[in-house]
Amino acid sequence: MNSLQTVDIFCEVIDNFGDAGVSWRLARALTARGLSVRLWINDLSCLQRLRPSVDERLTEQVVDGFQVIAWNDQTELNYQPAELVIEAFACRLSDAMLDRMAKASPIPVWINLEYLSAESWAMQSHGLPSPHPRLPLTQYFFFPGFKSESGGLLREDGLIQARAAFNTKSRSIFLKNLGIDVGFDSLLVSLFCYEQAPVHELFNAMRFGPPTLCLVPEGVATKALANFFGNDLSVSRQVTDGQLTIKIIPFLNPDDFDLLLWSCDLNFVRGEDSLVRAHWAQQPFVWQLYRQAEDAHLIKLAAFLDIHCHDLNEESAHAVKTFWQAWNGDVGAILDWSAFSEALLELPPHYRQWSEHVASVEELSTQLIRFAGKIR
Ligand code: TRH
Repeated sequence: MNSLQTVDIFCEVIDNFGDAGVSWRLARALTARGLSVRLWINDLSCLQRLRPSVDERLTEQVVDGFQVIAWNDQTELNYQPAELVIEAFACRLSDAMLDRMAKASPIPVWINLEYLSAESWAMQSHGLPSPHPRLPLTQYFFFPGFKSESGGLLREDGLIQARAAFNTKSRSIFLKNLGIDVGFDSLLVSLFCYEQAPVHELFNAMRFGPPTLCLVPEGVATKALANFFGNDLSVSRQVTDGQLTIKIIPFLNPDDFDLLLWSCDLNFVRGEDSLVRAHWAQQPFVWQLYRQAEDAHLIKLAAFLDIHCHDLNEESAHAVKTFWQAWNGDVGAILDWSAFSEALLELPPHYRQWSEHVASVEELSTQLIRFAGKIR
């Protein structure tokens, strides 16, 4: 049986950067594994923010070695399906496109790349088929995850080695290029969060904690930053209040964003893709989940904390859990920066081990290619 050669990834940007970020990363990974990839995306401007070389005016263009297609009614008119069709995050293909898939020979392998979750139902559903009610097509659920029963996480070949080679000198060069001057005893923090995070509360507490330099990419936490900077939230602005210094940095390209995470002592990340990148940074992180109706994100959070804090001593586990819960708006939890920053002193080895543990699960794009090949 011939191995798969062509892939279509469909991405519908709902909001934020994660849909585009994950789809772009998957497209890049499958291209690196020798497949010919087309990324169909309905919002080129979002991808353009991550990859400035993207030209929003073009219907078709090559970016990072794969084809990017503006997905709209016009471009899908003459759709000729690839051998593998991936719908990112349950985005929906039109009936006309599905009809074409059903008529193709051979019929494409059809995957729904799902959201990342540590919940057990996600792992139980990984790989399950879902037959189309009308057409001779079957879609398969593919769940990313942290355990070997899941589809794993996206991780570029050589990333772990590159991380290991990133030393104190590389860090200072990277930070210097960003105009960041960090005192030797300062805690370096990066902050990427949603607007509803209790940033104001965090900043207030940080004023009285250990000396902290908090780097905030442009466009993030704007309401809380306005309290310190007024209306001018331009890049490079910096303010000090008590023990806390806040600095606005540019929104970085994804590869530099990795270097930022590798450089900081603590990373606040959100959504899905930055969470995964924080894993490979091997540094302590705090995760804010994308808020869901009826607080479903808190259930997802609890599932992650269960596996993530499993090996921590009781005190550290309590500090981490409470802080993360409060950061995610769990009403019962208190955002205790003092306890958390104290626990942070013990946490770096835990995060290295956790990262190694998750990296021992086979990488997502490799698993996906094998899974699709078996179905075929
Ligand atoms: O932007 P997000 O909040 O995206 C979210 C999630 O994916 C969520 O699950 C989904 O439902 C929702 O979108 C619609 O967070 P995420 O997933 O971390 O994506 C952010 C991307 O932006 C990620 O690829 C990292 C990248 N990034 C940079 O490249 N440079 C930067 O400076 C920053 C701050 C982020």
